[in-house]
Amino acid sequence: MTGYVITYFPIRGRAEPIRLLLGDQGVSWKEDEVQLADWFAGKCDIKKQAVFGQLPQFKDGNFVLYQSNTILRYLGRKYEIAGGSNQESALIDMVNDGVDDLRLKYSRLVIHELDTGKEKYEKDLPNHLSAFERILSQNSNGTKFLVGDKISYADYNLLDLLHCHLALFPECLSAFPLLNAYIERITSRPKLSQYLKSEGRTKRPIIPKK
Ligand code: GSN
Repeated sequence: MTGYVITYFPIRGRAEPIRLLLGDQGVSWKEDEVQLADWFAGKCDIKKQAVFGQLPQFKDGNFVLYQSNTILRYLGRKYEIAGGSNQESALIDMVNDGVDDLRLKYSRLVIHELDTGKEKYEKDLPNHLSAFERILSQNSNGTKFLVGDKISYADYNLLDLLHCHLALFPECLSAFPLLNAYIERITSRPKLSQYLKSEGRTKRPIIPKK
């Protein structure tokens, strides 16, 4: 039993790649849910404690971390899924930064611009997704992971972001056979597929329901 605790809102959001990583690595964790209404009413002490005033927070025993990508890299190193050499680690970091760039655009769309920006976003989306299709094609012809022969923390981050986009744009991967096969391959990993079917996963919306 690990002493992991994820403190976050009752959504997938930025905690979900961390949950995908933990689920796939077969380790358990606890969830400490913070209600958005309490958070925005200033009722949560954790907002004052949080280094940048935001969640998720991740605890490994007494060790406390913020920033979702930092948490992914911490767990990546811990479970040896952060690259086998300095160069491989740098490539994983690079791809993960690319995932984060697209996540920021996606977050802006769903939080602020869904009524006005969806059409333009959908038109631009292939340009962003094609970068990941190309990255896959350059690693064992797209039959493996983003980098190297082994899953890395960046794969969980990309998988989550692809799920987010598919929920909003169900056809967005139709021109990307390698990304489609990649999702299929990763989500059929036994422990991950078990997590994806779990109540903890299915009960949480991607973003808060309006
Ligand atoms: O990756 C990270 O953990 C940070 N760079 C961003 C964290 C963040 O944006 N947290 C949001 C919820 S997730 N989504 O949009 C957050 O805590 N919002 C509440 C607030 O008061 O800012």
